[in-house]
Amino acid sequence: MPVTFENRIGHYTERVANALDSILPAETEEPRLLHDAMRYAVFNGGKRVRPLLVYAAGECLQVPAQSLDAPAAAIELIHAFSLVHDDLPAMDDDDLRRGKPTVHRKYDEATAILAADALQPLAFSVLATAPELAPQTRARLVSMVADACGSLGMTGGQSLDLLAEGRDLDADQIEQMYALKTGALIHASVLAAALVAEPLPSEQAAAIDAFGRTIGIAFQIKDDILDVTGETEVIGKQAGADQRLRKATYPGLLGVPRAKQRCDELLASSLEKLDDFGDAATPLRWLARYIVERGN
Ligand code: GRG
Repeated sequence: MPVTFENRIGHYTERVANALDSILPAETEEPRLLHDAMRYAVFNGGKRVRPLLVYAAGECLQVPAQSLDAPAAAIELIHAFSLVHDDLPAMDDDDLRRGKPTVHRKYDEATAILAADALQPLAFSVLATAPELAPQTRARLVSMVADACGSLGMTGGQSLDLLAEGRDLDADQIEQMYALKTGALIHASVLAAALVAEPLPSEQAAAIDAFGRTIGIAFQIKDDILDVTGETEVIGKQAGADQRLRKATYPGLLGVPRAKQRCDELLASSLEKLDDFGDAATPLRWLARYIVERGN
């Protein structure tokens, strides 16, 4: 079998699953309900795109995978946390995630809020104590991921998304919201590998930075296209939810063909940023294409 990144995906998803398993308290440990809900939020079938981006960026920058287990797992914990909140009745009020009941549906609302509340500090604790990383790298990772999650990152984007329900945004405003809501954590995933790789030539750091920003926006446009064109059984969440909530989305504003076209433009632009890395960037190229072509 050829040694392609696709062949290594199983290895990397297993790596991050093992890291997450050792980080998360056992469900037999008190408070058992909370630990059970935390584990359910993390192990109910996510694609692990963000950890894969961490490892793929690491391959591009020659960072050994064992130095990336902590950032990969921490970012996935933050992602899991954000999905639990996103699904709550006060936000998107979803019953289904990854083809299974959302955390507040399987348990209850209070348990879902608490499970998410506990996943976030756990992520920062993992970054702050990563044994393979130098203290300065740990501190820089904590700061970078905190910025990606905060009011100028994912949380700010979520606020813009909720405020935009029923309102008309233009394409630039929608992309700005996508860059924060979804793009910030995708961007942080590749930046994490760049931070661990430091010192890096400034052109390489700038190229990875621009790649992460661009593909992060494409990720959310594709997510919104799937909400229109996908089937609930395939995408694992209620199809058509954006229309029900009168969300401001790219396909809602410009239609699916124009949204697809924008996704392709962003893919091409993100791939261009990787030109100077040669073969080392093959895994990132593969993931960028996957993000735009995926079916769920
Ligand atoms: C401060 C972490 C934090 C959160 C509070 C709720 C919230 C603010 C932000 C939510 C942002 C959000 C849910 C954006 C959507 C991102 C998105 C497209 C998620 C789906 O990602 P996939 O497809 O999911 O990678 P899987 O299921 O594969 O893991």
